[in-house]
Amino acid sequence: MNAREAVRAVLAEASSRVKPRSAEVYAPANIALVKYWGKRDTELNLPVTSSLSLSMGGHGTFAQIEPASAPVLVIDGQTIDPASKMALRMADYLALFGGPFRLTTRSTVPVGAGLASSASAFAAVVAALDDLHGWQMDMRARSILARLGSGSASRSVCTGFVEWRRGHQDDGMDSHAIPLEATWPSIRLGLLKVFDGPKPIGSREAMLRTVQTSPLYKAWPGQVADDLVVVRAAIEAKDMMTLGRAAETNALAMHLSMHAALPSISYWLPESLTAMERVRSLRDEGVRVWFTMDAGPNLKLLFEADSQDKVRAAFPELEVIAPFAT
Ligand code: 2P0
Repeated sequence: MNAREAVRAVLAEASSRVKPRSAEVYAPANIALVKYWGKRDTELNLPVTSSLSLSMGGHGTFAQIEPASAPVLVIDGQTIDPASKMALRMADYLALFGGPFRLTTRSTVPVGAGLASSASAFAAVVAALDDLHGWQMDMRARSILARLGSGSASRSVCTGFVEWRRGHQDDGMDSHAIPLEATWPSIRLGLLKVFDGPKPIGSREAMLRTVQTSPLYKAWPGQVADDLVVVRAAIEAKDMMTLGRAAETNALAMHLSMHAALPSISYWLPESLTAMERVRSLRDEGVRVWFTMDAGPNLKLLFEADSQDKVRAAFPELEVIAPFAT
């Protein structure tokens, strides 16, 4: 099955009544505690493993969509060059749904926090298409369609803790997000920017190269399976130390699997290593804080509200997010 057939399969049962334009809809960004790294199908973005994330609450993307005579992409008030990689990728994705469309997005992710916004963007676009056409899709359908835009977007259709089940079918109809019931009001995410320049390599290409060439990738599916069990239980028990250790180990294992790829891939900068060391020394001082990292040099810190003053004292530039704040 290709992406176009996947879209048709999901929409087969939806009715459609196109409005002149969608309402402005929203999807949150997310940070994976157990990472998605590696695909078994690159067109459908079907992952090798399941993954588990924490939604960033009020930090994400608003999107609004309307039919147009040619594809137009406006991000945070700026019209994007239609020949740019970003505009072409979005136009290709929207072509799966007919189109062309004029898509307007605005982001509430802290500027320069070094966070990729493709997850919240594609999830918001699916919500906007749903609103425009009156499809009234359920969460599973929205997650499958968002996944076709970007794997991690499959998790941005839900809030709170979210598991993206890898599924087993070739058509991906069982590969979608499921929200966990547990909430954890005192948990905090700290965004620690060490650099916000361009990446040495995009995550799409980095994932592929890791799967194809890294001898350490063989250990990754087993690591994820173990970490998922530990992280699910830690969330249920609100056990910060167990959650923090597992998330940090999982991120390090992902990065080390890329380091062993050929040619080697590293998103770490000297400043990233300094920050990791600072987190470890804070723990030695008794502060309960852990880090995770994605396809970039910045750190995301995990801690609880009662550690916030000490974590902030060590990292004054930290942007703190309360994922369960109402
Ligand atoms: C994640 N990342 O679980 C992992 C951890 C980065 C590191 O998902 O090719 O933009 O669009 O499916 O979702 C980033 O990869 O990749 C990502 P595609 P995506 O959050």
